[in-house]
Amino acid sequence: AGRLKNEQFACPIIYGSIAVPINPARDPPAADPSHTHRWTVFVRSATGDDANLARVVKRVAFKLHESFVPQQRVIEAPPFEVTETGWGEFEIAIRISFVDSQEKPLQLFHQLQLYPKEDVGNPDGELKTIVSEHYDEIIINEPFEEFIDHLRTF
Ligand code: SLL
Repeated sequence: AGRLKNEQFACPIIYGSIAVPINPARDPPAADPSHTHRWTVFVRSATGDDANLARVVKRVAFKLHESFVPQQRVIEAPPFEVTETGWGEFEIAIRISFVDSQEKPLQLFHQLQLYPKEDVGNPDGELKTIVSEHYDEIIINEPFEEFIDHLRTF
């Protein structure tokens, strides 16, 4: 089977992070007492169906700050996400590789956000859950015919 000329498929995704302040009275403690937040960085289907996303996405590699061991987290099945605890904000490199190995991996960058931007210095800000997410589309040009059945379901 060959490639479908002049065909293009868009798979909508959401990527980003959610960070929740750790409340020692309520939450499981962090491994390190200096850690102030429990956060998750994620890539998910914008249509809410990660099973469909997994038909196209082979793996998602999240490269964290070097203070995390291991620094590189490779997720091979949904949910494509990493949960950690920490104290600082940093840029996370997200590399999405595709089932079709001829498809060039998609490189995204996400700034992990733990604190609200607008009220720096406001102690209440340190108690807030912070969600930072972006919409994007995985564009597959001239996909293999055998991919079409999968992709049509998006
Ligand atoms: C900053 N440039 O200074 C950033 C670095 C690093 C965050 C933030 C985990 C630390 C650990 C952690 O939160 N690292 O597990 O030891 O704000």
